[in-house]
Amino acid sequence: MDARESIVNHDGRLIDASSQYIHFPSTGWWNTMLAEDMDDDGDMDLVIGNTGVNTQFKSSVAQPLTLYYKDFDNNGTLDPILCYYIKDTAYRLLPETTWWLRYLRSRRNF
Ligand SMILES: [Ca+2]
Ligand SMILES: [Ca+2]
Repeated sequence: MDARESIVNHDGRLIDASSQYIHFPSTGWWNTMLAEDMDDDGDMDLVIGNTGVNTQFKSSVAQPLTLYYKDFDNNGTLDPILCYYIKDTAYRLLPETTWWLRYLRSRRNF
């Protein structure tokens, strides 16, 4: 996931302020941001966090983390499937097996 865009509300209009705020390699699994004037100089300071490297998920261009999503069981909500690599094999991580089991059961009935 990239944090290549920083959109700012400027007098009610959303503008792309990416070049103003992002001056670093921005690839990562960005998941949190705090905007606050921490040094009391009148401008907003951003603290941005990502998942980092202390996780079971490793990715690269050749072996990316991939998220597939669809309403597989037709219950009106999206069912995400995250796929990741261990060595050269892709595996899927099922966030909850319940919907997957419901889906398999529904397929078996056809
Ligand atoms: Ca500041
Ligand atoms: Ca669903």
